[in-house]
Amino acid sequence: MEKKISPAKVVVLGEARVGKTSLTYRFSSGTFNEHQPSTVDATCIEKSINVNGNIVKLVIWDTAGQERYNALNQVYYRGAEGAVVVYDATDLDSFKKMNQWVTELKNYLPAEIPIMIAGNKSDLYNNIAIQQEEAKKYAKSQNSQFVATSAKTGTGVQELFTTLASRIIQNQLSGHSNVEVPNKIGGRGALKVDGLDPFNPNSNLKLEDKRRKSSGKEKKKCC
Ligand SMILES: Nc1nc2c(ncn2[C@@H]2O[C@H](COP(=O)(O)OP(=O)(O)O)[C@@H](O)[C@H]2O)c(=O)[nH]1
Ligand SMILES: [Mg+2]
Repeated sequence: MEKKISPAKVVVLGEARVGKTSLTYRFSSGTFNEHQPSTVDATCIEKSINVNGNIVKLVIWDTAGQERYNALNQVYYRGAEGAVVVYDATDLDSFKKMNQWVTELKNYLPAEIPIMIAGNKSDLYNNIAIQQEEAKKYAKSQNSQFVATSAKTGTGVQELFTTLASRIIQNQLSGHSNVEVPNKIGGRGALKVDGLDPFNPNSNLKLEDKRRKSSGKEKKKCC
């Protein structure tokens, strides 16, 4: 019989332009936008996924471009039960900088939170700058798992999120899920910190980001 697993927050991290938003869109809607504009608003999308009869709703947080200014704060990470760290397989610098994101993640989240490493843009096979073996070795050293992805073709995207969901489910079933998460069920207000709502990525903007966002454009609603 299928079991209902609690909704799980997943954070997506990595350097700007590696394809975080494109991967999230590919997973949620099955589409790719070649001319993906730079992300200006934080978003989160919800997608339920069935892993071996267990259904888990992933609430996937995508940055508002704060990664450019190292301006992600604790609210972005708070309560996350899984993380995807993305690098661009054609960009060595984005691979090297991934370690900073993994280190930051580990500062904010308990050690048992599963981390997936996505080597994105694998469709650009003529320009690959990091061999998969190297990425796998790095992932293993971080107790993480590597998946080569392409938001453009869809390669690896389902595997990426299914593997993550499966590890989240294992954690929940064994009682190792992130301790703050159960509070969110029917009690979002309970997690408000300093006036910031951890279930609204747009509240994650530091003051300087808010000032920068002067266009008055409507923010996308969070789940
Ligand atoms: N060829 C290719 N381009 C991609 C892929 N994923 C993203 N892009 C492109 O890379 C750019 C940055 O993507 P975006 O999702 O905005 O990156 P983000 O800043 O990490 O959210 C956009 O022009 C995308 O169309 C991919 O898998 N393959
Ligand atoms: Mg983005």
